[in-house]
Amino acid sequence: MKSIHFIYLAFLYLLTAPLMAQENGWEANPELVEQLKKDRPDYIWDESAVPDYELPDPLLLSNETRIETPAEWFQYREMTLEKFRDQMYGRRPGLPEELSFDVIEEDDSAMNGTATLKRVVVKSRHEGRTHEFEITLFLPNAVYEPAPLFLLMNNRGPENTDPSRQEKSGFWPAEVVIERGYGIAAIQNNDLAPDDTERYHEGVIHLFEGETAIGQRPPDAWMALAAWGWGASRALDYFETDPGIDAGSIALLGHSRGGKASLWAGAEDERFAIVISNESGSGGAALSRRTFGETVRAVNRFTHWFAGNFEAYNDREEELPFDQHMLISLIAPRGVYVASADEDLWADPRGEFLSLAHASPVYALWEYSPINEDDMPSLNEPLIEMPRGYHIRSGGHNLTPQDWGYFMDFADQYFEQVD
Ligand code: GTR
Repeated sequence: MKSIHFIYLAFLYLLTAPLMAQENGWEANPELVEQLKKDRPDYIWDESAVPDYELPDPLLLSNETRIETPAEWFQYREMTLEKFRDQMYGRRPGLPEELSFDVIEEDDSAMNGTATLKRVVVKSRHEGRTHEFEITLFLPNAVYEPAPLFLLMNNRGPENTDPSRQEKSGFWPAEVVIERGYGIAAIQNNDLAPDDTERYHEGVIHLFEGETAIGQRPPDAWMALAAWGWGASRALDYFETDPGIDAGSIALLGHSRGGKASLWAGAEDERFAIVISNESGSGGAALSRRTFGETVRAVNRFTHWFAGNFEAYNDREEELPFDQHMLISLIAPRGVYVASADEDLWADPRGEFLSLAHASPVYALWEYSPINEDDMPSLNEPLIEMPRGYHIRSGGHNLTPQDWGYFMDFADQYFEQVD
């Protein structure tokens, strides 16, 4: 009788355990974990295999004193920024000698008359060299005030952001965004720096460095991720000139490599009101020290993304003078949203969430409540703790209309409460 009782209880436990685990926040699908351990045994897929680590304190100054006020944060913020420039993302330049904008197409009857399409060419001239790239942009006709706007740093093909709307992609669901009263824009990362190990310098890096861009560059030189972000800042320069756009309410968004770039762009340029990282993983939102999924060595196989100095941290993550929670901190007190996907363990969803959580002491300077380590929400249940948000969506590595829906829910609240 006793054993029947036991079997019954064990059965009940097996049935409800996955649900209970979800109630206490997301847990990776154990079958997926086992599969990945088999397929790629050289990487960490299991929470229990994550090494012990200690994160640098984002508020601690080198002289052992701690930052205690927003004023002190802004006074010393540059020191953290400098460390990231020096060791990870490189130093990007400011404005070129000449910058101008050319609206090459304007159509106020786009999307069945609900939107105005603009195609803008951003022209730079520097030391006799020139560079051009295009912004595709739709503004909602139903919004009479300058519109808040989402800017995607597009790391996929330009067909995903088709201005003619003959092709429609869930990666950039422009119609839905317009319907919700937001403008939506895109730049093509490849126009700024080709996403290619050999050719990455052919865009804006060549504009600034000329032929020297081809040879050996300094180990803190800006590379592709920083170049993409430089382009996002120039797009923002244009938004500031367009009366139809509320340039103080721009949400910058990138997916994966684009998400690494959007976080860095948001750190470098404090004019972005909201910064969104979608499944940015290693070198983006994920904590490097966890070495879960993609490691620093693994992400450095893209030799054109990060500054040369970053290679010194291959297999030596614990020696980094920062971790990615400090990148999130550099966005404070502005809006920041981190998104993960359930099947995208390579990007370390928990590590992405933890960066946001460990930025809490910095957000606390403005009296924002903490996001705690064990607050990771369940699948498809966004956590919003203004001015921060997080979700983990079911499914794989992608940017989908579901993600966009959550980002817009967050922006609705952010612009209502914080502005
Ligand atoms: C992966 C890479 C990631 C991520 C992604 C992407 O293969 O390992 O770091 O950036 O590609 O951009 O799609």
